[in-house]
Amino acid sequence: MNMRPVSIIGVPTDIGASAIGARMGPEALRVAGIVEAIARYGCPVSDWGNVTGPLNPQRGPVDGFRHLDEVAAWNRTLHDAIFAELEKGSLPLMVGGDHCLAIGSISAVARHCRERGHKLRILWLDAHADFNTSAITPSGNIHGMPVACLCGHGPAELTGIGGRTPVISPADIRLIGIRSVDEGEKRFLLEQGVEVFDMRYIDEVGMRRTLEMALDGVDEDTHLHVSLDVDFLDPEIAPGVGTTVRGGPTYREAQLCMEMIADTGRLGSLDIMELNPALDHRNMTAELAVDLVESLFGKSTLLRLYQS
Ligand code: HAR
Ligand code: MN
Ligand code: MN
Ligand code: MN
Repeated sequence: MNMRPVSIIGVPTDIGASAIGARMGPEALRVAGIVEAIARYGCPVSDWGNVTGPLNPQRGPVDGFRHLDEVAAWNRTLHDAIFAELEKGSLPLMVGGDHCLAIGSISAVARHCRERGHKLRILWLDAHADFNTSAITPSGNIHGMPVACLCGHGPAELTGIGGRTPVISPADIRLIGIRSVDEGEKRFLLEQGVEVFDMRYIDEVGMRRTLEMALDGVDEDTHLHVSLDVDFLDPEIAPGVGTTVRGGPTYREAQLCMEMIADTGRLGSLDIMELNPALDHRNMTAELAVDLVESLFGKSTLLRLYQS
């Protein structure tokens, strides 16, 4: 179980998305009790409030990107905030905000791992692969591009944050829950050899085997980063996101996923992204996200007394 102090950093922007509203995600997660949920399992937790950045000008794409300068500004700020938390020995929990912000958080995590000699494993829990580039994106929305940017495919403003390009190698990341991939994106994923556990795979082998595979090789030297896009979850249980896709993990499948991550004891940093309270019903998606966070921080271990 994690005993590192958790530092919550809110990132109130939807700068990388089409639908606006994810800017309210950090407050909805606080209202749903994210701080108390982590504290409940004995983990020290501080809420450092929100970082700030440029407003969303809601412009159209330019050369295949919407809001590139603003996205870069937010991510630079985030990189610095999250890197500082890691250096203090804390476990940073970024609450978004749209998923383009994982460029900043993971750039900081990768730099920390590089400097400290940790191995890095990223679990990207999402309905989407987020592996587009300006050449193949159907939308220009940068929240569809963070995995590609982190692997070095993107503009220098986004691929070089944290001092090295590429930030990660495809071998560092596992995509889980995927069920919406654009045509060009599909080809590019295959070409780059990204490991994808899509919903078909989860249907066939189950969440347990999927997580065993995705966590294979994680050891005591590994820093495990979890990037949870809330649209990973089935929209029946998680309607509060801008880009819902039918056929996602059920409540129990999602819980098992979090429980198996908690069991590794290697969780080093976490993103909770894409929550859009304007599209939610009575904050149910925020409450579900908080419920899953409880499992990540040890809720289930209390129920496992029957296991020797
Ligand atoms: N693939 C689509 C695009 O690039 C939509 C992906 C973005 N949606 C997300 N990211 N929520 O996971 O435009
Ligand atoms: Mn460390
Ligand atoms: Mn998504
Ligand atoms: Mn995403």
